[in-house]
Amino acid sequence: MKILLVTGGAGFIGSNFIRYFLKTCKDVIVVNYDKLTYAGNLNNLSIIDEDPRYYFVKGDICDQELVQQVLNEYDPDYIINFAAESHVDRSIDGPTVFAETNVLGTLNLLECARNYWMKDSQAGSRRFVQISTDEVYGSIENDWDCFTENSLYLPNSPYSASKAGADLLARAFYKTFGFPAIVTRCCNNYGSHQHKEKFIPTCIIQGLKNKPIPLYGDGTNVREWIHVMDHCAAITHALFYGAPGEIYNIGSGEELSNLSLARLILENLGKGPELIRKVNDRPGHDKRYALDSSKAHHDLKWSCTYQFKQGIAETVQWYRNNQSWWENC
Ligand code: NAD
Ligand code: TDX
Repeated sequence: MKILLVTGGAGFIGSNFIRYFLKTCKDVIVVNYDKLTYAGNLNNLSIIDEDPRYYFVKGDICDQELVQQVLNEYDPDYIINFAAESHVDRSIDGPTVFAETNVLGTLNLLECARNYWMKDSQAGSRRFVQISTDEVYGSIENDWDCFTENSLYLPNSPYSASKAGADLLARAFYKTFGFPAIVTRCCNNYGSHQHKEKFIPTCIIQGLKNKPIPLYGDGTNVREWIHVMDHCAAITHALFYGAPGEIYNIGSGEELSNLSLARLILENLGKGPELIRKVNDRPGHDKRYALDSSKAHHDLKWSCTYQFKQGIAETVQWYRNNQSWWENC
């Protein structure tokens, strides 16, 4: 059995990933290391509580002693770092914790893993996957360009700046120490178990309650949306087929303005657009994100399988069926 240490596995993408991975890869044990911040919820994983291939440790990625202890105890072959402060609006209200967790926490994980894995100078087949975001590239102001892995880092929010810092540390550890870090940069995810602070759950929950949906600015900002399960598959491919030191963009090509998305969700709820309310824009609001994902298609032999409209319909249904989950998050 190989051992995979997942950090931030109680959050939206991490919990979807652990459930997906345990089902897909039968010869791997998963250790979930999570601080359980407001965004972490162990109920996301209740379905696998009894799985003998799953372990949970409550802890902070900034805690050097505990991370070292977990490495010694479980001896992981792979590490995937999902742990982060993830909400752009919160990073505008209070950037410090974003630098602490996203930059210093990632640095601590890299340093502990390097010391543990590279005692004898070779990391061998071990892999560290840093889960990053398209937001590190900044904003596209037109309708046609897209970011490749060689695009500049031009992050605009404290969140994206902190994620860019983590990416750069992963790169530096590869270049300087030969540490086997791989970086994946994904577009906006949607699916079950996403915290209600994010846009899609906000639209669904407000719609279900017949309450106003806050649309920032004029609603023309565009995001590329991927089903979280397609992202989980891409991460698995990056872990097993990705090359150390490489960056992989993970996108779906499904671009939509926020206004169109809010309308689509309301349609799924059988409601009209009257609930949409324009509100003050987000400071520094990125206009558009779009990724060129051809490297992941070619090198990782990965592509999306979910149809966007079907995926949104299923997501709306999941929130309909799981009111107690979102009422408590
Ligand atoms: P989330 O906020 O839902 O979950 C984050 C998880 O990390 C939570 O379980 C939380 O308890 C844990 N955590 C936070 N600080 C921690 C710390 N110091 N130590 C240990 N655990 C800690 O986030 P998400 O949307 O699932 O995003 C997961 C990762 O994917 C993040 O790194 C994010 O930057 C990246 N990402 C997200 C998206 C998206 O659309 N949601 C897109 C691209 C990349
Ligand atoms: O109430 C809202 N109204 C609104 O118009 C909210 C919460 C958001 N928005 C807009 C802002 C964005 O243009 O909707 C879009 C999506 O917003 P979020 O769900 O907050 O996502 P975003 O800011 O794009 O960042 C997300 O994708 C990239 C994740 O939160 C990040 O963790 C990930 O890196």
